[in-house]
Amino acid sequence: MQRLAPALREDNVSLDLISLIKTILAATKEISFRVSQAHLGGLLGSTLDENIQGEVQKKLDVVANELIKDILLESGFVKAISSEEEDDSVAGDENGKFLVSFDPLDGSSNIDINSLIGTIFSIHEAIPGMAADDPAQFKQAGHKQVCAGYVLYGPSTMLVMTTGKGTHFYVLDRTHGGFLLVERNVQVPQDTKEFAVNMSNQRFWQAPMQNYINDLLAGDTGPRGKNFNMRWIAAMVGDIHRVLQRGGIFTYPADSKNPEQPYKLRLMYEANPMSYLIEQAGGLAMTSKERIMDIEPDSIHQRVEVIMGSKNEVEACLAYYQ
Ligand code: AFP
Repeated sequence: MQRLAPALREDNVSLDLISLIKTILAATKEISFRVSQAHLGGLLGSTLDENIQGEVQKKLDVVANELIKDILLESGFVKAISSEEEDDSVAGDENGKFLVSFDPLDGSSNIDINSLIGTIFSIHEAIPGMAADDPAQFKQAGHKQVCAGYVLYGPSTMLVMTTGKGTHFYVLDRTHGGFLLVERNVQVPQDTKEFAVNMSNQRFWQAPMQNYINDLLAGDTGPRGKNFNMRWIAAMVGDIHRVLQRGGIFTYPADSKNPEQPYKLRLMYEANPMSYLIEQAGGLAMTSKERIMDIEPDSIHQRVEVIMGSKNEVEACLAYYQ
């Protein structure tokens, strides 16, 4: 099996970007270890703090954030970072070539139940002439990402990543400490019989999503003429990993539960990187109105509606909005 760096060189990835990716992965290897030892090391449970989004921070959220932040800021490759757990962007090296946005531990509610969690990252090129402490440099659409990926801390620690030449799967080989390529050019099946959505929000959705899901639930006696299965891991990394492996549609639609906040998922470090991975694997990643990666961001913690996965099923869902 091929190691990470030769696999990236085969895709003509620049040496600078390879170095940055290896830097991020060094932090995720340490996070993987800390996650496995969390119960023993007193790292389960919450801190007394909330992040800027009003969510209580878990101890492991904070540990993972510090590990990635420190290693990136020390690396010299990075002009600035933004994280789910940081109020604002954080300046790095003025000569750094890249901007990194990340969710240090996605699926925080799974931490204390020893279930799936992961780190999501998105890399853009830094904009020459803009200062490292200028948050406006992060206002770049998802289609300008040069790399996106996640590391899934599951039964095996897996890296799923794209640099624009397909979506590839790697597994952490603990015997030599590096990631090995296990599947090149993963393809999301175009059709599916599986959907992922938090059904407890159903009564708060807009009519088109209500109608779409009702038709899926009607199964082979309904207009879709087939039975659908449902899965919800409550960690986007876990749900998207399943969609990449065996197809499916994943959605976090707009809802009216909190009128101030119609969307849940974050554009910069959840929706955009996952969209890049899904599109590079032949799937679709949309809101009900547009391609997610075409959205011009207005802030680093911006939230967005998400409908992504198997191409034909995403199109079937979007037809309800027309
Ligand atoms: P965190 O990044 O705060 O852990 O949130 C996880 C998440 O944004 C995403 O990974 C899940 O798909 C979603 O929340 C789960 O939402 P519910 O709480 O509605 O199940």
